[in-house]
Amino acid sequence: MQPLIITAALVGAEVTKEQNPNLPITPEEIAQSAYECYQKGASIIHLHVRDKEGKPTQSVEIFKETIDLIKKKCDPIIQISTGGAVGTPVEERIAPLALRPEMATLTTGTVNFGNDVFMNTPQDLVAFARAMKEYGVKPEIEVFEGGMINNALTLVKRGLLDLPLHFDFVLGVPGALTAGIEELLFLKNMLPQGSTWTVAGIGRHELPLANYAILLGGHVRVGFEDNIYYEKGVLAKSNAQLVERIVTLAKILSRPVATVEEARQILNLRR
Ligand code: KMH
Ligand code: ZN
Repeated sequence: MQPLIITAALVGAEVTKEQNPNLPITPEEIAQSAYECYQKGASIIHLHVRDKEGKPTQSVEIFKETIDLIKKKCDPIIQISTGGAVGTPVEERIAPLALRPEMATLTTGTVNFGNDVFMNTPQDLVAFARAMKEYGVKPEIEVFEGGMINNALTLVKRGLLDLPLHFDFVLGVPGALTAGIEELLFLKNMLPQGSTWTVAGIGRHELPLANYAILLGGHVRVGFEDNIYYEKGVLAKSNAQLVERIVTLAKILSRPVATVEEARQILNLRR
């Protein structure tokens, strides 16, 4: 099995300091959290940023400032979110791709998202895929529902995305696909040969899905974007604490954890 790639999703767009006071918000806090996660074994940093009021933003300036601060401390794979927050205009979501991060997310379809709708029209998908090709950014296909895999493969047929693709199954979002092992196997079995995949379980689903992924040869994403608890009723102290637990699990289950360079090789990232 490939060494395990751990992604740390540090911030997200929805979680607040009120929900978990340990949530990093400022560029400095986010960079420190990224460094701690990297030290524990995370090789990808999935990045959202916030403005001065703590609100989600796709500001290229704030992304740049945050990435520069991270890179002063360490060199993980930076994966910018193009999902942003529900309702962020597509042009704003696309803008940070100009920073040419190694990776960025691409959600290949529209999905109910709690009481909102996370819109990704067919035209939006083309715009994101074209921009990623233009800037040489490797997409991570965010899959909230099964049809999103078909949509990604349609983009491959149209020459807008290249195989092999890397997918992230985001399971357990209220309004979207549930987070059981049957759902995970269904999605995994839909992927073309040579694909890589990771799993992001929302809330209490984070830990069981991580276990399945470690055993099935997938990869794992954890962090406050997906889950703010360490265990039932106990808030996590840091993103690094959640990463550290995955490293421990991988050790127990005899799966080596990827270094950043190994992760780059697995994901065919050219530097
Ligand atoms: N905040 C969600 C609406 C991504 O990062 O690409 C979208 C999201 C996915 O977080
Ligand atoms: Zn995200």
